[in-house]
Amino acid sequence: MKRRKFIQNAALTGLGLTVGTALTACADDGKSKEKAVATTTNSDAKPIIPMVIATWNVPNATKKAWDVLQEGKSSLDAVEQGVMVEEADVNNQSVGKGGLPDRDGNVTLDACIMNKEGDYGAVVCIENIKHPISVARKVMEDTPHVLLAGNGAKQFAIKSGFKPENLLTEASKKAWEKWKVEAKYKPIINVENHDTIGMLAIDKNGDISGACTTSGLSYKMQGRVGDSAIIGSGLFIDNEIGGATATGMGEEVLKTVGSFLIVELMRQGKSPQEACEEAVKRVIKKSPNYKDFQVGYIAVNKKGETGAYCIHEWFNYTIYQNDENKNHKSNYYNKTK
Ligand code: SD4
Repeated sequence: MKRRKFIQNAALTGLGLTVGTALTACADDGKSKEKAVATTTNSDAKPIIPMVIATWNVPNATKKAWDVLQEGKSSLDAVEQGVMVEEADVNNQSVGKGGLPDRDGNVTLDACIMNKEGDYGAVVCIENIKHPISVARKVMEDTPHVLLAGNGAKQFAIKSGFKPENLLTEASKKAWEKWKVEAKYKPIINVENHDTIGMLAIDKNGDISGACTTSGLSYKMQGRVGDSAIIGSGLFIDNEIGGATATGMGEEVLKTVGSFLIVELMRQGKSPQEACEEAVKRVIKKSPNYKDFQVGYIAVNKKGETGAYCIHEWFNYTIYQNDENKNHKSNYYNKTK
């Protein structure tokens, strides 16, 4: 089967994305859209920092990152420790321990981290290691490389002191076994509990870092790697400009190098909100079947102004800023039902 056709079928048959969040968890107060726009009008104001923004409803993760920033630590420490909260949470079936497996039952994880210098570290398709984000940081800091894959990444992690463990929880195993029997569930967009976590933070010095970690597309082909750990796609930071990170159908984000695009658009003067909207429109333009998958972006600029945009309703994100930890509903493109 041709690759494009496979991806399309993957979305349609539910090989698919666990792109979603509990609707009830979302701050759907009818003001969210205005909020998203309002955050872009701060251009003359003082930077609102420190701050943290993350994909989905992850208040514990943003709180952890915020607490790290309050201790005066770097944005790099903040994003690493922030996303670790979700990696360790077995109820999040899209990240770390408890992540849904590939179609052969293996939990394989992708993660990357980027610092204010523009250094980057990543692991893809790593198994049995609960905190791939910390392995990614070690790749960045302790090796001459930026990306380790599969068994090489796992062996590096073990040598670096990480303990291998089984990441397939009973709940995820059950879901996989059910999927195998039904083998035809319909495309599900945004119905699962929260998702791939991408996090951006600005510390008290005004320096930006980012992290992104995921178990990827559920029931994917063995060896499949998405956007989340690929520089410029799932995450990009330029400390002069800002940062961006993605969630959703990785194949589409990769095709348009979405996070790098957003940072470049901000460099050219767009607000984070405008840049996210443009990046989503770019995906839509390239993929006539955009109604079958979700892509969502969040972004922040040097001033702490934020933006978020997605294809379909129900993508949301969490901001910890001005001493407030709050979930926001993202504005979205596809208003037709
Ligand atoms: C991927 N972007 O592997 C990730 C998955 C994701 O909701 O965000 N899932 O394609």
